[in-house]
Amino acid sequence: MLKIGKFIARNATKANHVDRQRLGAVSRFYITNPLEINAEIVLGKDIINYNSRTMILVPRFQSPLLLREFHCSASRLKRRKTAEEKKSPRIIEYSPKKAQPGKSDAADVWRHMSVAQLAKELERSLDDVQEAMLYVKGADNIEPDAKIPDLQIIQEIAKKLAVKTRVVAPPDNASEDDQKERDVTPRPPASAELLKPRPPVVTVMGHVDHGKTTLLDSLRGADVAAGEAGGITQHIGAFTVTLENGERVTFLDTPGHAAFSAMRARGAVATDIIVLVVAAEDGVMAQTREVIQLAKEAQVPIIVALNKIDKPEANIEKSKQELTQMGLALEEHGGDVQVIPISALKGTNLQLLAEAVSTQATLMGLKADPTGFVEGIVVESKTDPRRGKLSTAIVSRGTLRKGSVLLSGLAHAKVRGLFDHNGQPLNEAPPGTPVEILGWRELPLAGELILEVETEKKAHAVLKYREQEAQREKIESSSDEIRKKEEEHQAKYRAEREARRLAGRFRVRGGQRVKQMDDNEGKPRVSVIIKGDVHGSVEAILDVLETYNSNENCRLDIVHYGVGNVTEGDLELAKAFDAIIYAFAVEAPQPKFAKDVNIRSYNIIYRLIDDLKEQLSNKLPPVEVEEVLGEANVLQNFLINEGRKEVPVAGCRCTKGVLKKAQKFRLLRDGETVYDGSLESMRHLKNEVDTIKKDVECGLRLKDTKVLPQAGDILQCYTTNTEAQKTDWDPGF
Ligand SMILES: Nc1nc2c(ncn2[C@@H]2O[C@H](COP(=O)(O)OP(=O)(O)OP(=O)(O)O)[C@@H](O)[C@H]2O)c(=O)[nH]1
Ligand SMILES: [Mg+2]
Repeated sequence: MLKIGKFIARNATKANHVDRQRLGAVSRFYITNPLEINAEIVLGKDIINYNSRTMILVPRFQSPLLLREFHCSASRLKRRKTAEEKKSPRIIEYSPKKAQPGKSDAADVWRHMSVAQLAKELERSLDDVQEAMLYVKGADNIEPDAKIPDLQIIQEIAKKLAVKTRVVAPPDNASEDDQKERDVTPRPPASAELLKPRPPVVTVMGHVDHGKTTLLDSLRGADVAAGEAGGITQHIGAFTVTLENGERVTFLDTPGHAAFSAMRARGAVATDIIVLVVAAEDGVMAQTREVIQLAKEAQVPIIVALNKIDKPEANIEKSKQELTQMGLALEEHGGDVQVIPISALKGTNLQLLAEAVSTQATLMGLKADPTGFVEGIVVESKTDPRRGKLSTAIVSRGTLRKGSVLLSGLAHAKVRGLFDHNGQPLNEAPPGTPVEILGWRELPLAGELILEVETEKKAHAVLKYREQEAQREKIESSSDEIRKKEEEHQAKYRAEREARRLAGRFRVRGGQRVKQMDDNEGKPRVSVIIKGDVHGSVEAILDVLETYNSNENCRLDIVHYGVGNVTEGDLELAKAFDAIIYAFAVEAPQPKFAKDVNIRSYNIIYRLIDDLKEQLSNKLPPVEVEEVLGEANVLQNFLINEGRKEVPVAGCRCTKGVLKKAQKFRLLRDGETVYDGSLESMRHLKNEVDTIKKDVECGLRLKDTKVLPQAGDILQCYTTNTEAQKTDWDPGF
């Protein structure tokens, strides 16, 4: 392409039917062919009007030239990039706004500024501003603290005072003050005259199968234990029982299985009294110890129910001894822990236990303030496909009614319905009552505090604030993590660099660069999605998965988890990540809707974990397992002639099992392996044989003739089998 530049441009202006002025700004022409100009005319604003293919006669060539293109883009005026600049990536730079020398004469204004703030910004007296406001429509409240929500009104006031305005964001300190007000916290303790007696909250805890649920069933005439999947409790249950003396007691039933430690911990925190159920036949077990520890930490009094005394193997004295050893000061030894031998199944001594509970409650003088904003604690939460998000909570202060606006962590609710443990609607829930709350917009987390606020607007503001705080904390913690990772990476890099330097400057030429392998590449992996019926069970499963410690053999990835039925989104996720969906006590879609997705439904936690272990094991490569078939002692070594060569033969006697010629042999000398390989020949007397039994003598020739067996060596015959590997993960139950 020939560049003619300004010369042609000048000439072009002489073209008879092109207006001289219009072409005045032409700066560059490109000519591909003397008769055909591929012209790029820059900055010829007017020339835009010319269509391409306009004919211009350029005197130099004295022939009509075809102007193919008028290009008027300003970009053509740009300075050419240097080769250097072309190489560097394109960086878009925005020219900074003009710096403002000092304060501009315009006053800063913002929406919702107060009259006093406006006066300050306008640099006028408050009186002046208030006077100006009298002439502005809509500016009715002239109190210094009154906020003006309308920007137009603010600008109008400024105009009346002849000050230019500039709209800016509200200053930070104002919003900070606002933010402090945005969170809600429990109220300070109520004054004594407001306090009214309330039912005690009693949590029944103990080792798995020691009879907690049966005890509560007997106390309230229900039959929950019989209907439980796998015979174990997997939820925390809350209900009120009216004792024979007419007193009401709120009971929490907790699971005893090892996997549910978080539920037990929550139970211990939310309660006034712990009834520790110990089966007299078993005595103190792992979870009994855990409960004693939890009670100590939460400083909650314990009453021991020594259960199953109807059983012949029950040993009350031994159990009591073990309890004393655990540090419990039993009443009979002058302490304050009552031990009541009962039989939950037969109903023996239940009255005594109930009395012990009421006495303890009376001693504690449990009272609460039933007025004002509600406070409570979430015991459990779940998503019901028909009723939506639900939580079981215990009210600790105030009286909960329909229509209240509640906040719990990052969830909020406008209470649409209140139900007792039997699903009967309640009008109100005073302190100490367990209640099912309907109307949550988000699912509250079990164990979280519930606080009532005046309006939904307030709830939204608090939520926004809490979300921001959560986000900030997340960023802070993740930045720590990033820094740590970076340091680790740097350390690794430095070590590698050092190693490279020590090894000298050696680089494989021509070969492809090996892409750096991801640490986990090539490793087997099991991805899972967990869906559970309630928050507590999902949490329990996650807690168990947390103990997984065999990532170097097979990675376990939790792609997603949540409360509720298996949804379409879960299926999509499972497909995308090739994940297994574990549905714990929730509905899974029919197989025809869940094609290609592995959904595994369970309602007993240990079965689910067993299945997961199997899935993990299936992913592990098979391992070679050695089996020793027999052993022989080398009695002497002699050389025989084989063609022209002399080869060593070990004269042996089989001492254990059998020797098989086709299998592998290992020669051991003083415990060390001298040879590991196959046999060339196996002879008994003069005959070549395939097997040698115990106590039979034989002559064995090894494949490697350089190895010389010696008297006293041991020859081991072994075989290797491939066996499926089992994951070494032990969740502890
Ligand atoms: N003989 C006898 N058996 C009992 C007694 N109490 C409970 N059982 C039996 O013990 C088994 C376990 O009882 P549960 O009430 O389910 O035990 P649990 O402590 O609630 O168990 P988890 O909730 O799984 O920790 C059941 O088969 C009961 O019938 C008792 O007093 N005597
Ligand atoms: Mg139970």
